[in-house]
Amino acid sequence: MSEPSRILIVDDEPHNIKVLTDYLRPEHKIMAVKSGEQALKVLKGPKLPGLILLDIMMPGIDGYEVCKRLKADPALMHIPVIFITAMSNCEQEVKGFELGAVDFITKPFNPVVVKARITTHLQLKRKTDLLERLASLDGLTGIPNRRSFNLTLDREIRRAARNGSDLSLILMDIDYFKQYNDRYGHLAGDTCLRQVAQVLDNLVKRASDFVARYGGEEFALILPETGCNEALRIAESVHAAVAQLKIPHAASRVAKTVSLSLGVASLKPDPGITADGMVDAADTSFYQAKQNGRNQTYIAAGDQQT
Ligand code: GH3
Ligand code: MG
Ligand code: MG
Repeated sequence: MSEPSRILIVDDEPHNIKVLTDYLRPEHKIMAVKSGEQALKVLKGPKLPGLILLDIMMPGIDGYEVCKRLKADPALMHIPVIFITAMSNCEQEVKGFELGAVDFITKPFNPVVVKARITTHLQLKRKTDLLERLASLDGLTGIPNRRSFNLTLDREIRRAARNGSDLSLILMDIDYFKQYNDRYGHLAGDTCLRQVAQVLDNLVKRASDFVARYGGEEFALILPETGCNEALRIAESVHAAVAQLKIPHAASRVAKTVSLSLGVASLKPDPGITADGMVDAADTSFYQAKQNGRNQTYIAAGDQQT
């Protein structure tokens, strides 16, 4: 059984709140408020509802306005809203859907039907969330994929420019991995990729640090609020942690065990920086690390602090 969902009921009529609450408990946790203002206050708090039943006509901020503000807020826009209202002409209903509601129920309502519709929308939301999660993760290693990497790097570049903070990116690539596959087989190659991903995932400790599988045997670390010295320290801990795995690689020309080459791009806040520019810089560094002999980190001279 899944956790009971938290449902926020917003209605200025206490009788409606009581009838709905009686029907929806105990399967759902109910939070009820009597105005749009109170609803917005609850939505600023830590306990967000999984679904909102929203009356339209209320004194003060009406239901349409609550919905509009909710859908404009990235932290709240994903919460499904069902309008439940005595206003029942087509135009009002259409307006509700245009504002982003998932359903529209007219009063007087039948609580059994309301409950059935809530169940449907909660199931749909769960499936959508699961799909979104799956679409953001790499199937082989379970860490975020290239798609999430792109979204995260864009977001972090904007944040760094806004806050005037440093941002570092490390691109890394397993050395002689083609030879690893040739020697130990593709399945062993897959296991190796999973182990390396796991080590990287364990290494990133701050919530804002982000690790992804960038491509075949390439991984990426996005390190917000991190200058080049700290990025180089993290790069060193990546080399150490991967060496610690002690995965034999007899076909490698640079080490006896699996190793990585790392390229660091560390940029000072600058509104002109783009995600492509940052990836290019890290890519150039990582190519240089390969040129210099592999199993090492390279950072462009311009990025280095003295
Ligand atoms: P370098 O040291 O220059 O990086 O050499 P390399 O052999 O690692 O680089 P190359 O790009 O020639 O080969 C990458 C190899 O990674 C080839 C490809 O078969 C392998 N690879 C990519 N994705 C996967 C995967 O999902 N599983 C396995 N087992 N191998 C993969
Ligand atoms: Mg490669
Ligand atoms: Mg490689």
